[in-house]
Amino acid sequence: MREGTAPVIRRQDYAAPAFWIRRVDLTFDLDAAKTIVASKLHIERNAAVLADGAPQPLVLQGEDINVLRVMAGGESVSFRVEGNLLVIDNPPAGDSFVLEVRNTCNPEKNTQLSGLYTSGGGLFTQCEAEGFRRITYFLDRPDVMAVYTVTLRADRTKYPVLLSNGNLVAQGTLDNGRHFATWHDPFPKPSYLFALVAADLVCREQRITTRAGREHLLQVYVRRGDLGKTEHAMASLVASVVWDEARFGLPLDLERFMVVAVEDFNMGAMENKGLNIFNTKYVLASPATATDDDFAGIESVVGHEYFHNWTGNRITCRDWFQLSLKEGLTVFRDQEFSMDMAGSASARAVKRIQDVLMLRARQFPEDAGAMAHPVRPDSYAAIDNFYTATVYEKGAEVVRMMHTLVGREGFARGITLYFQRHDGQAVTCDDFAQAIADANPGSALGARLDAFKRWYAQAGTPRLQARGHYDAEARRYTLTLTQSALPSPGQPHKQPYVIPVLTALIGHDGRELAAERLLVLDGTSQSFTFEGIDAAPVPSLLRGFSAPVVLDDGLSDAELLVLLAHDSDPFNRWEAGQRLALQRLLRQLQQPAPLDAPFIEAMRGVLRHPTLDPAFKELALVLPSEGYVAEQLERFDPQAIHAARVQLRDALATALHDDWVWAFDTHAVREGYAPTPAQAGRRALVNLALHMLCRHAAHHDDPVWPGRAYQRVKTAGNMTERLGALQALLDTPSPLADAALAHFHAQAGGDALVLDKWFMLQAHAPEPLGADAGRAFARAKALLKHPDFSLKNPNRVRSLVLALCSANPAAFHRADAAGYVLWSEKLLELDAINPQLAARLARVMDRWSALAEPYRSAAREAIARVAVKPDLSDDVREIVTRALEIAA
Ligand code: B3K
Ligand code: ZN
Repeated sequence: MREGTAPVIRRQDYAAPAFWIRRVDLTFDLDAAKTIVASKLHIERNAAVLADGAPQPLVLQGEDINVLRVMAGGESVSFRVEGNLLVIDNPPAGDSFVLEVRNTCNPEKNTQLSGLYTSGGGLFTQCEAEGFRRITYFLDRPDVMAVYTVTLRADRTKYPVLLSNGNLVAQGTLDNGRHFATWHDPFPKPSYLFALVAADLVCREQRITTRAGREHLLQVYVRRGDLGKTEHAMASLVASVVWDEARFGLPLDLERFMVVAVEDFNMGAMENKGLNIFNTKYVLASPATATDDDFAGIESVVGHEYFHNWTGNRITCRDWFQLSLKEGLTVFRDQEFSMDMAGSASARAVKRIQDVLMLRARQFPEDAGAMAHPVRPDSYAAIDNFYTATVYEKGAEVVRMMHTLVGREGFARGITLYFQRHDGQAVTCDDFAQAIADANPGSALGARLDAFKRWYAQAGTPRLQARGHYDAEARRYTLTLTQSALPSPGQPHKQPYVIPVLTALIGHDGRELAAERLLVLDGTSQSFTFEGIDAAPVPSLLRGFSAPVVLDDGLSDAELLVLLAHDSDPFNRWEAGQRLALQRLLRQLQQPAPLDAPFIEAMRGVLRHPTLDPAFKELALVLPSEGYVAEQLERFDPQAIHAARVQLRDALATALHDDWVWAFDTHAVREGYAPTPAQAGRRALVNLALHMLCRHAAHHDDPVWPGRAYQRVKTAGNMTERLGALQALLDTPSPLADAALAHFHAQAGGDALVLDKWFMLQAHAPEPLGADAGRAFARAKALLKHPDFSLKNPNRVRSLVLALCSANPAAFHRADAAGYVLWSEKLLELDAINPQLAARLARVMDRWSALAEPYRSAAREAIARVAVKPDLSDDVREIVTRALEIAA
């Protein structure tokens, strides 16, 4: 199965294929242990490549499959199988020919969940990036686009539902209790967008009419018994179809659009043409089983996959280095969709803050660590390792900057031009940027496109320094912006970025002294002047987080307090509070001290504010995460950061005790549950208040609030409140915590997604300070032996192992290295089953070289122990090799 170490693939080496495949006819005899695939490929020589030299051999990829027969032009042809390649040295002469391949594969044994595999008695596929070759031999690369006709044959009782891409063109009965279905997808597509499903499923249906008056059928397929949990997914799908047509003029292009939920899935979902396959986590939701965040996640992932139908499927990637062409753009689109769905300006800002929190939590550390790579990477060993926060989230920020530079209308024009030029093609990030720029020749982007594209080429997070000078006599404010960039692997020196900096000036009394203006920094350092400024202003910089940079604005506490109290940009208002809190956290690491009154009063002011949204208040009152604090330091001690954060958080719990009681009492949602931003915001604030009150109680031996939390676990009417209460209780020494956990487990009644929460909650449980330290780690470690735990189900692995190792620093980074031992053991076990997921687990060590001792040495040892194993997957090998390279 493993064929030695994978060669490194380089972007510069791209060459067009020697052959195209224009049409594909596939027939599957589906069986869990042995599926037979008959494939008929209509192949055409690529005249452009042929002209360059001698006729080329035909080389197809295949992995873990057995070839039975190969015919070309209706006759048998000689071929050889070399590792994962099938080589035909002398394909038939002429411009085109038909190649027929018959092969088998074993879905049951396919624990990698790439290719054709089994889950819960059904058969499902996942082909992106290179799973199609695990089904049949093919030119498995995204620039080879073909029209597919697919016939599925299978046992009718086991597999009553037979689905593939496109439209159903025939179905019927066969001998021996079998049946068949034939699907035709009229749109040429790369093999990574192929999908099939054969399973015992039921579906929710809805018809929808697009603006052109065409009717389409939408279907959401789930297991029997889950139909009641599909309403939100369907509503999200309908909203997505309507939104893409309204905002970008992009209508649904197939008669039928299907979403299928599957329990074993390596990621969130997959945008296969007309047949999206989803992790159950992003389809199934009821108020009793899913939180507000889950509901929001479903809306955004359903949107994301649907939007891929144009950005990814109709126009796809020329090669995998261009992944951000579809992913960055589609994340941008799903973010905009969620914001438009959220409605109010405040709810939009909350979504933006959440997106930036995620960018900082995942992408910034990636950009500073062993796996740092540009949005358009230059090389890879395993492409699945590059479905990263950089390609997705930073890629989305790059698109957002273009949007900022050309404006909303200009961007829409750019998208229109992009489709005029490239519909039906496999293209590059350059083609996209060119279309946006060409549609906006006089814009801030049009004039600087080449420099702007450094965002695609250079890794690392740029630093932006801002310093202001006010000349009272001249009534002039001068702002000097300076950028710099740290070296990253293989990129010691960087050229200046084009950085859009949305800026306004605010008076110390809260008045706006200069309206918002777009400053564009495109050199190392530039000054911008504001005339007619009456009083010394506070600059509100980088509004809405207009560029993915680390900002040093040199503002004083007093100035940040002005922004926190008055900035009309809610993002910057939130950011000012976070900056104040961060400074205190960093000081606490040096020298523990009580929280100062101005900060406490500012936080009280936010909490008690008459008009701010509860959702915003909750975000503003949560201290920066331990991971974010770690990112500010050259060397970080996870235990010290954890202690500092707990101390300050508890200080806020005590200082604002009466305010938390007030917040808890006055924000209860009394209407029926709805996953709206307004209700979700109130629940979030109530949950935070309850947590704070439980922390206060923990310091005062007060059983009342833990008792109330326990009651809420038992009686809450929805999962958001139940989970919030349990989370609060788990952060206390109360003996009720165990009883509440047991109650929660029993109430789950075996529901897999609820059990995932039960595991994750414990994996995330904060480590107590003092004598009980280690309790959270011990609990999580014991759960690895729980009968409901399994390494075979990715959601379960993410809920326990990944949650512990990536999101609970104080439990994971232990002086006795027990966390690293657990990591290396589970990593190796998992690698033998599912390399893609194992590689994700490997990445939790990305930042090992910034750890303080003794963690640093112990982490390096653990990585080295893994790296010497002879039969690692290419995926894991690439990650651990890079990790050891950064600080040899
Ligand atoms: N395109 C898929 C991700 C595939 C991951 C392959 N390892 C989901 C998405 O981004 O929509
Ligand atoms: Zn995507």
